[in-house]
Amino acid sequence: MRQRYVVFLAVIALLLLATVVGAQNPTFIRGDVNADNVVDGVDVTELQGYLFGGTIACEFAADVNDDGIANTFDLSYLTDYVNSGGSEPPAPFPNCGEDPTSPQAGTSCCEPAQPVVPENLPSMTGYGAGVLVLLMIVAAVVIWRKKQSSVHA
Ligand SMILES: [Ca+2]
Ligand SMILES: [Ca+2]
Repeated sequence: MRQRYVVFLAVIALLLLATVVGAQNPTFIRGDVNADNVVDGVDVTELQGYLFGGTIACEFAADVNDDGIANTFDLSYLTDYVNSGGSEPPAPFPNCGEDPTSPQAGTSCCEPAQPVVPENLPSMTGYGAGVLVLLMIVAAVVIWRKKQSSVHA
């Protein structure tokens, strides 16, 4: 009974870890609707086309004023910023990043700048998570085998 409890806890821990590692909010630059990492007049033109039924490379970026919907107010905001020195769009801007106010699911439009890691050191994001999962599996198996041997002894 207790070994089932341990295995159950190990499975739950693995699922939680997989959720934390796997759940990432998409990254983008607000206003950069063509996803070329620059917010300029081309984005104004692309956003205008999008609002009239066209397509854009990055739909997250179209909500320029960060009110949760892409509409003509966003076009006005972006036009003012690009052409008249108006207010900058809210974060993520001007660098690539996640939406701090209303995270969503979807595909990222840009890659945030990564800290420089020396080539001979592994990145902890990939290796660290993998090693942690492996250690948890080994621990669960060791505990389970120990319980099995004590039951049969
Ligand atoms: Ca752009
Ligand atoms: Ca908006």
